Amino acid sequence: MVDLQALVFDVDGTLADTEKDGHRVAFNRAFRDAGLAWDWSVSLYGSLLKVAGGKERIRYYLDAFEPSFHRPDDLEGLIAALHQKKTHYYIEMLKQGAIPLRPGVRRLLTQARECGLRLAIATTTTASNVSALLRHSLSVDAEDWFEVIAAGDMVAAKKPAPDIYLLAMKELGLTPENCMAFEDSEQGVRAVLASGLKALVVTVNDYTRDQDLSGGALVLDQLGEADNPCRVIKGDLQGATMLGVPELRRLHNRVYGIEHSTV
Ligand code: XBP
Ligand code: MG
Repeated sequence: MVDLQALVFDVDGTLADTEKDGHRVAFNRAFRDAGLAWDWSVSLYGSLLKVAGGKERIRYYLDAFEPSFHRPDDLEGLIAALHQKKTHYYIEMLKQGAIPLRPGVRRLLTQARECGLRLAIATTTTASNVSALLRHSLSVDAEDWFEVIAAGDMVAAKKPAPDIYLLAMKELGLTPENCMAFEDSEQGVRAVLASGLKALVVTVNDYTRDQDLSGGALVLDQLGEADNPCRVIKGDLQGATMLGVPELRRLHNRVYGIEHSTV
């Protein structure tokens, strides 16, 4: 049956703006600690973001920007150690409450729980980063809000491969028709659509607003709050100024061609 039962959220860029002032800064600290003169500027990091996954991103940076870097025999080990240090610094930042949720995220998650919608995460980032963000930026018990947290190396192929969404849906025991996804980037949009999930909400950010996000059924600048209305970039919110569960149900019905919404 085609009914909406679960919401599946990306993390970085979607739940919170983590990249520019979070992950990027933590990468640079790890490089400095290791005595490496690598510095990922805000604009360079924008181009590195086309590769999902921190370890994969470091490898891509070496190939594309540091051709003369002397590669040790155990390059994998070096990358893993840098990434571990980076994760440490990133989690320290989260513990200090340095990275707030985006507008409307807490409101929508709270309302979804009250309405009996199931919640899941499908992200490329490391699982411990998700735990720390949820705990320190949402609520101490927020990990329990999510039935499934599919993250990082739990799958071999990261976004834009569909694997992390397929894993999340498998663990939920649901088909794509029962789910709605939330993303911020082209890589994420491609992963969602390749998984067969069609009901997709995209909230853009500074790094992603010029990407091809046309696969989203609804594209917004953010989810909106009562005092901070959202702007519709693609789709129709029928005059609503923030995205709530009734709007999600209407969108889901529209995506699946169900004309007579009971909502
Ligand atoms: C997030 C990522 C991640 C983070 C860093 O993409 O690509 O790599 O930038 O996290 P998405 P790690 O939002 O599409 O999941 O360093 O833990 O990989
Ligand atoms: Mg993202």
